[in-house]
Amino acid sequence: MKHEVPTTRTMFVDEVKITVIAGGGGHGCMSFRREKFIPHGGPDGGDGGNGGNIILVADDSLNTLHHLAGKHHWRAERGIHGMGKKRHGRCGEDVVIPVPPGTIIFDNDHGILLRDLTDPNQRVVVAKGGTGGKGNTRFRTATNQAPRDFEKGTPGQERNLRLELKLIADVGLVGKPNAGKSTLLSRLSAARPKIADYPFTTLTPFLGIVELSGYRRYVMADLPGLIEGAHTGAGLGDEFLRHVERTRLLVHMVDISPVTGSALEDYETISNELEQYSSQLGDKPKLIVANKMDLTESEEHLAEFGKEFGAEIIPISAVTGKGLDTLQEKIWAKLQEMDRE
Ligand SMILES: Nc1nc2c(ncn2[C@@H]2O[C@H](COP(=O)(O)OP(=O)(O)OP(=O)(O)O)[C@@H](O)[C@H]2O)c(=O)[nH]1
Ligand SMILES: [Mg+2]
Repeated sequence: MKHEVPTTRTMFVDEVKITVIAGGGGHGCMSFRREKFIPHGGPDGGDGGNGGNIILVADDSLNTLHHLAGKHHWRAERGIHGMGKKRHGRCGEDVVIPVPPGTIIFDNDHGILLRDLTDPNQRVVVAKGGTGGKGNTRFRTATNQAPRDFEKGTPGQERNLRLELKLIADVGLVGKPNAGKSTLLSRLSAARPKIADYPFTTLTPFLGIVELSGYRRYVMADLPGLIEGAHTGAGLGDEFLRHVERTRLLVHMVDISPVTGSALEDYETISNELEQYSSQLGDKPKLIVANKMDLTESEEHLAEFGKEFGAEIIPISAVTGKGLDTLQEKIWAKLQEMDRE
């Protein structure tokens, strides 16, 4: 089956609905041996084959559900019917659908969670193929030498599924709209999110693979800007906060040159939103980044922010590239430190 290898430019699709229909079992066969000079041949009907299953497997090379968006029905092959001369029908082939790790599978008719595919190569049968029926050969007994009984195959399971992807990125970029999150991702990776000097430029999470020297790499997610009230649905925030939940490390970016208010106020607004959404989010390890250090008076703003804030702030300019190497190394060191814990 063809499935595209995602690039960092692939649009992020986080929910798809599909119908999966497993193959039915083949029918058992009713047949009697017919040979010259053997007037009363015994039963020789073979069994039907089992229907193919539909299987979802977590595939490491995928990071979106994009490839499923255009195809809603997935059918597996039915089992072949049994035949005379005791020939059994072949089983139907399974259909294997690759999904990115982090895909959560729901039965959409009953609203129940079926499985959470977290580990690469983890697989789950989402629709079981029907069982092939027995041929009449199997009904032969001492008292019934010529059975006309046989079984039909049972139908394959059919299900409406909803697949939801919580993106798995190592690092999630959070901050107010216009802080420069997309600019940073485009500097650090091959991803090309849209950048503009108006708020809410980024409407969906965007993934990029960041590569450092020595084959080191991690996945960074650029997330839509957050504003006050995001956790209750203001702006675009809350729909995407659930994606942030699965990132390991947050990079909280503040614009050090805000036209109104201060960097500290901005920082606190966003921190508060994360905490309100869930304590798990509030407690996530994070690095604080002050962006737009190329603008005038940014040094003064940084000093002020630092004085009031009292934790490490990493100054950068996503536009000029200043401080990006240091930021990269600090992100990497933090990820390593978390691995060791
Ligand atoms: N001077 C300066 N401008 C920057 C810097 N980084 C980003 N910008 C500008 O800030 C504006 C917003 O940048 P984006 O990267 O789109 O900001 P964002 O945080 O992704 O914004 P949303 O997607 O709306 O949340 C753009 O006009 C950028 O060119 C920087 O380091 N220095
Ligand atoms: Mg953006």
